[in-house]
Amino acid sequence: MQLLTGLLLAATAVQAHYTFPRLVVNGKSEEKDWSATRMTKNAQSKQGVESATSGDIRCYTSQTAANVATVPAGSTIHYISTQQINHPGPTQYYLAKVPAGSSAKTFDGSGAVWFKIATTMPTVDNNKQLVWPGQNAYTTTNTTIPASTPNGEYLLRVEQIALHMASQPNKAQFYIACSQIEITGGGNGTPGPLVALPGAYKTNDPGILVNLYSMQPNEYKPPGPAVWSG
Ligand SMILES: [Cu+2]
Repeated sequence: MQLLTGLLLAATAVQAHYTFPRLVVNGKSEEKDWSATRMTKNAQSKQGVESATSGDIRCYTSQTAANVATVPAGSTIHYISTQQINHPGPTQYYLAKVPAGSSAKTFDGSGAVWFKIATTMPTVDNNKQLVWPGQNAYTTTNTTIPASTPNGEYLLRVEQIALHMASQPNKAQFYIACSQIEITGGGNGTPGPLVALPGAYKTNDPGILVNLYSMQPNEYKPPGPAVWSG
């Protein structure tokens, strides 16, 4: 019986982790995994990134993707998750414009190029636990590409930060994916503030090193820059 319980716990632990291999734009998914979304290093293991300052915090990429997804400005987007997103924590989206002379298929996302377009805040459930929008779903939360985002090629980055063990340093788990996209029908906004990844996050940021079990929902401070909403 103890062995059986151990096996069940082990299986649960594996299923508790996830990757985001398909971008969905206005309800239409990439036709297969990792076609415009860059394969991540945890494609098999499903383990999150635990160091907020490592190179993996940018895109966790193991290889670039073959395609570039067309994303009209104003689109609603989300990602399909391989497993249930069961851990509490915010979902954030960033964009990085591909510099002149580079391409979405090759740009590595280096430099102060990233701006945040969405984050999520918690509420309290019946058990007085903090819960986030989309928690326990099989897709990441929906967000809208700001209508005034300028046309061009971008990297789109999603992260869901699992905070259930984040009261210890380097125990938040970042679940990340980046997609190669081209924004069309956009506007003439000036996105910002622009940050570098790694760089924008510190190990002891209050949204990363945090005890969820001793705070009010409105006290949570998502890491990174302010949201640019267009
Ligand atoms: Cu986990």
